[in-house]
Amino acid sequence: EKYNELVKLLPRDRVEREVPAMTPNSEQLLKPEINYVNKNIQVFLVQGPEMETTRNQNDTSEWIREDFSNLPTNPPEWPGENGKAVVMPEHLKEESKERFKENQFDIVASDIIALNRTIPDQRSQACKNREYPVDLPNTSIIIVYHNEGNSTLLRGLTSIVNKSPLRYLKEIILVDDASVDREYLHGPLDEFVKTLPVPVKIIRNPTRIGLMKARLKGADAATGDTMTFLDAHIECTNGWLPPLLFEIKKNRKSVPNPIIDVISDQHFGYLAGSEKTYGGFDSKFVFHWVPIPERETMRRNGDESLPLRTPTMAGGLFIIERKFFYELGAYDEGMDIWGAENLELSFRIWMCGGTLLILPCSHVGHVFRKKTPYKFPGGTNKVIFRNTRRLIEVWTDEYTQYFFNVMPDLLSVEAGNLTNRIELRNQLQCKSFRWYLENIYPESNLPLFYYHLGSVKNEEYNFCLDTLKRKNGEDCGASSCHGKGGNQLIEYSSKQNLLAMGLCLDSQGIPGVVKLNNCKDESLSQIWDYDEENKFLKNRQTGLCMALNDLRNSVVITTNCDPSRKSQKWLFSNPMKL
Ligand code: UD2
Ligand code: MN
Repeated sequence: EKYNELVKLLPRDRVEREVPAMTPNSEQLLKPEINYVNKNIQVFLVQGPEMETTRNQNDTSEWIREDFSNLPTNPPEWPGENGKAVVMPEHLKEESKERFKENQFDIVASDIIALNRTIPDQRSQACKNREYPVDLPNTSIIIVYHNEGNSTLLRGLTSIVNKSPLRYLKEIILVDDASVDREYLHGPLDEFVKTLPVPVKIIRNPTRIGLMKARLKGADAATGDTMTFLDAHIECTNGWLPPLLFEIKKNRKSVPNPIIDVISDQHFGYLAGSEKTYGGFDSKFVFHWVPIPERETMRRNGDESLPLRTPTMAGGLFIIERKFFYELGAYDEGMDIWGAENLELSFRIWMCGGTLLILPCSHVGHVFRKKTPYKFPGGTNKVIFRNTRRLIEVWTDEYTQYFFNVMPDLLSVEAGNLTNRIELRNQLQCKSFRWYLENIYPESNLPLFYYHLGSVKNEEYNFCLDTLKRKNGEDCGASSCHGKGGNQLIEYSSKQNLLAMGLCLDSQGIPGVVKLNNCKDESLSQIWDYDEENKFLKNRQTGLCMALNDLRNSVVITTNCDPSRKSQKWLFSNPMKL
């Protein structure tokens, strides 16, 4: 009951799988390309080997559907069975609260759940029906961890061996990144892995090197055809592995990810991840789940069980052909501890000839935590800024300055030596960042063709658009230009939105005031055309021009366009040449 209550509070698509309603109409399907974002960008519908899901006629090899009906089950009333939330027994409540900070998830809840608990099959019917060739590449599972709870790790390992056809598991490699020797962590693990029907190697780092370098160590020890990277707090579900391996068999340069389901940090209840989102990122290089755009739905002919071409990956759970990983430059060894490596690898995959996919037929649960339980040596920001700066300087071409404008703090950290990574990019003859934005992530909010990032100045009065620290739903302001960015930093995006601190300038009323509102796709009142000749910012919905109203109450309005009115003439400090 408690679980059902909690579930009601969650976003709907997390719990209920909707049957795809989208069937593109014939007219759309006949068009070889669709227009997207604006008339200058054309996104081509790409058909690739990843679209094939059934056996071709000449293929005589054996294909099968894996059967999970014989897996042993536990009494359904055991805590957490069937992916249910743990209802904490009274006598453990205090301990559970007390120890939450050890892992930033409830280790006591984890401890009372069976290692082989049952998780309901997360796959759609289309996925359950699918067959895969028996002859798939094998894999080395690589898990790195620093001070991770024991039972969670053991449950992850148990799910791997129970839910994967053993013939594909070459080995499991555990890289202990200098965990503090807690008695419950090391002892049982060594004993436990001996019971697994798969060879297990444990590598123990004498000093902490962070997740990227730890994964590199694991990769160096791997011998499988492919490598499967997983976090230390996961549970694999029925049928998770073959769809991933199949993509690599079809195309060795594919990097498939499962859908990442949610294991609650509070009670270990298991919730389906969304099949309607994939990976994006924002101008601060923060990873986000973003809605799958229509062009990708159309490319898949509305079949939501087909692989998704995702712009970025979350980073924790993916599979890659072992040799391809090295050809592509593995990980950047100059990156420390945590952060930005997932985006760096995402760009590298797409820009240098690979394909990054999410496989809706493959589901793996992950405990998402709200904070990291561990410390970042030297300070969280410093570590993440450094990683991010390395990524920016190697991969973003003419956008480098843009990112430094958005995140001036990055300039306060050293990036370290980048020669090898730049050389790698040249040697692999990777495509440009602009190519990536236009072809792989045209929905991003990064400026493409109508680029400006800086101040928007009313020349006559030397006043600049300014949020004046106002929030969503409040009036946009203006104040004396100071040229220091901050609240006067305005982005004129590819969608012709004017953005200040992530909010869109929105024309309300005729004539009316300009508000700061959340950006909405297709909202014409948030689209502004720049008239070079008259220096007007003309609202697409009303056709009215933005004007300074009164210097004292610093409100910006829209009013009838009039070339003689100086209050309507706006200049960009930093326009991009097209
Ligand atoms: C997400 C990714 C993670 C990584 C990270 C960005 C998912 C589900 N997870 O982080 O894989 O891409 O974003 O860098 O997409 N660890 C070490 N040594 C350290 C720090 C961490 O071994 O110094 C381990 C840690 O124990 C865990 C893994 O690295 O097994 C990932 O760390 P996390 O789970 O704290 O990060 P998460 O899931 O927020
Ligand atoms: Mn994690």
